[in-house]
Amino acid sequence: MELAIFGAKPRFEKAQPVGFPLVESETERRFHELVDEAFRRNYLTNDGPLVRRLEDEIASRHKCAHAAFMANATLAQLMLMKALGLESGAVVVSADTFISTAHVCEWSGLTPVFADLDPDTLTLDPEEIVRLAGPDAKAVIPTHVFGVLADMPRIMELSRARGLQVVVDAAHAFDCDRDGVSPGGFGAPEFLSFHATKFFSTFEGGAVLTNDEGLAKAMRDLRNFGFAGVDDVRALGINAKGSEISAAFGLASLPALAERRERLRAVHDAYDRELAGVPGLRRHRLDRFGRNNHRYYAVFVDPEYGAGRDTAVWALWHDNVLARRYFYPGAHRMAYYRDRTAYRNVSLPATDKALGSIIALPTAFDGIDWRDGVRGVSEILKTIHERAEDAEARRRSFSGG
Ligand code: T4K
Repeated sequence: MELAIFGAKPRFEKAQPVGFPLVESETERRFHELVDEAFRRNYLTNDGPLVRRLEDEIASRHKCAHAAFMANATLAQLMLMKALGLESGAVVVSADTFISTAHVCEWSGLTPVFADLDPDTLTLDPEEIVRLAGPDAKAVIPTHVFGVLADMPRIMELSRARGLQVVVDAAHAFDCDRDGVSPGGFGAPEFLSFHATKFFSTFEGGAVLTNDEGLAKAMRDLRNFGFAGVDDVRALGINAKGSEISAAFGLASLPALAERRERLRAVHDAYDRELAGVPGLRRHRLDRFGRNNHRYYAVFVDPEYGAGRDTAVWALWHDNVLARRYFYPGAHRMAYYRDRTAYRNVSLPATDKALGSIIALPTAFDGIDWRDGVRGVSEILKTIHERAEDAEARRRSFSGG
């Protein structure tokens, strides 16, 4: 094949994003039925029956006593910080995460202290707690990147020994586990994201998983402005409710999840087979420590590949593969943090190495069979390797240097 960067027609006619929403025709049909039901009931939001049903389903799937459905994961985290009284001091937080994880700390009046990662999981290296938790540290926030659960037993042990609270960003980890333990089961509250691009979606949405009944009640009050009952406001809440329409989409998706996961796993296996012989493309293994939902597929670009990571991504985009570098450059290198004196000397070598070489590839495809999608993306990656020197030269000529 010829690459689009050398003037060929793009390999894919339609753009293929990493975040392509997963919606089966049966899911769509069930969704419309549930929406009709909500309209007939004329109950559209504020802790409705569909929200309650969804909460029960999510809790039981994660073997957790409580799930509180929220407008999104960002507000779920914000309300968790409020419920736990985390309002000042420092928080040890993974730098390899979506920016919201760090931003919510700032919104809560806390100072994020960015931690390095464990290269096997891309999640917070627990020993960073020992290095970074100073006298003003109040909490630790690991993120289960790509649904690979962080080393929670060790994180809990080190945090408890230092009197630190733990809040977990489990945005990617719906239906994932570590050694059989699901998010919410390690003794710390965790929050999931149900954004449109996630394995399980409610358009926008999220949930807090906890075995603590008091905390679950606090989350339900906080998402509803702090109302503890009629005309009775006891906390500084916000509007973080999820609607019946969002819950309907979630409920409609549930029966499809087992098959969805199997399909995504097949996509993974197919990528593994296709890319096995390509020098310098190293697979990020997602199921080494437990179950994964396989929503993401990522590879690291090592020097033997020939072309640099950014050249590979640049070439993929020309062929209509909208590959991503999640979560490049890391929260610590985003201008909002990087440009402040307190963050000037932050050095996280493992994070920089991983985020300087990672590529997340599409795992679902728009308008084509997934087998053709995987084959097409793999062909592009193989060709970039074969024509690495030319690809690099082409990119230099495009960028004028
Ligand atoms: N923690 C972690 C670890 C997270 O990953 C996230 C969210 C959060 C916390 C916060 O959760 P929420 O508060 O959102 O519940 C997207 C999402 O906006 C964000 O929710 C998500 N992480 C993040 C990983 O991905 P971008 O900036 O990559 O989105 P965007 O607009 O570039 O979309 C990705 C691709 O998907 C595009 O090529 C377009 C395509 N797309 C997107 C949507 C929404 C579609 O084809 N259809 C769609 O409906 O952040």
